[in-house]
Amino acid sequence: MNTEKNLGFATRQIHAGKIANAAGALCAPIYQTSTFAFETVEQGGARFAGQEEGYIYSRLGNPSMAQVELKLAALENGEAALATASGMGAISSALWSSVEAGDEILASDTLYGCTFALLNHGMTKFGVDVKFIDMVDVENLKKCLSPKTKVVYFETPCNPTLKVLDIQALANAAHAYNPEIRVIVDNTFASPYLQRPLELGADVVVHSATKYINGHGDVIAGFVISTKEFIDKCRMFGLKDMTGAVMSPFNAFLIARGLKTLDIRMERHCANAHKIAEFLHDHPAVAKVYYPGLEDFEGYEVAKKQMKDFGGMMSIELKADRAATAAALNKLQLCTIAVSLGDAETLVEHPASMTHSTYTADELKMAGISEGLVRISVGLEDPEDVIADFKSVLDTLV
Ligand code: LCS
Repeated sequence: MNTEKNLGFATRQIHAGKIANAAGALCAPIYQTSTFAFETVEQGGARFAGQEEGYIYSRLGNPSMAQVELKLAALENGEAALATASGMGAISSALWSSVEAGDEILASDTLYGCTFALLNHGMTKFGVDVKFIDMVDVENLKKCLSPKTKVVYFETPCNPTLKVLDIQALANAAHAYNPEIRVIVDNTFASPYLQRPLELGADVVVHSATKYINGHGDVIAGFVISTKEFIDKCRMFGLKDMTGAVMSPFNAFLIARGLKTLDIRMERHCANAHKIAEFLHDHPAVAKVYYPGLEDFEGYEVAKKQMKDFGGMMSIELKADRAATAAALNKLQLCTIAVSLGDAETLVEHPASMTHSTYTADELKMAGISEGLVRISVGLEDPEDVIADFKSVLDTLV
């Protein structure tokens, strides 16, 4: 079962990608193997030559990864997907499959810190030009497109400022200029339950599956979802030869398990985040709440148009200075000070010194990431308990 479009999202997250197994196990076995036996030398040769279907070696494919690849393709409404060892493995495999020296990437000015580093410090070393631009205004993208542009790359909502970008408008603008431009969207913050960029005109979706897709804080993993043609290229070049960032069969099993509840988890993350955002918005110690679900947030209208709900991520700025903010957050009892996101536990982190420490002070400014910004990944706890935890520390600041 793959992309049967008439099945609902919940049905697909549970049933898509089922691969028959000899014992009839309900949950697919973990194919913990590095290699696969050929019946004959000729068969091995035919598989390498692409003349016969079948597994060869787990860097090129494995049934455990195949089942979650089929699931992600079905959930993002893409033709095919590639499982990778991390979100960075997905992003780097997709980018190395898209550009060569002399090409140009137009990237959003606000990205996860290591994506920013890969683009700014990595790709540029190999002769790829990268320009970071504000894509809130589509005209800005239009002005920057050039014959050298091969990729338009962005996250929405962005990590960590939750800036919302109009996927359809940006994809249309890029493709109107040149249909060959590959529009790559990092859909990590939304998950395919809340937002499906391919349906809005993007060419490629990448994910850190470490986050909502797995959902339980116990895996590092990623996915690329696109056409079969591009996924084949990512698999047989980007992943096989360039990054080697192969997902492990055990992590594929955990992801298949986590995915069964993606919709239910996302609904609770969103409901909890909404309550917490409203509480923070009204608290006198808070200067600003960055949450797409608040009507006074600048990305609200676009988020409402392209997302099913507003997600579980938010950031805040307190009126206190950085030291007083840190001292207050250190007193949180229930919420955990940690990077990563999309877990059952509410996680609180400081982007300028943690997830976005790859940015210089000027680059942080360009991305609108202030020194005092605090990011919150709202978990699945009772929201009243999370609010009480924040209240107890924020009240000390007023
Ligand atoms: N894309 C986004 C939007 C991310 O937030 C992350 C990781 C990645 C890609 C990379 O995925 P990974 O290789 O870690 O699976 N974001 C993190 C964060 O905000 N805190 O810790 C990691």
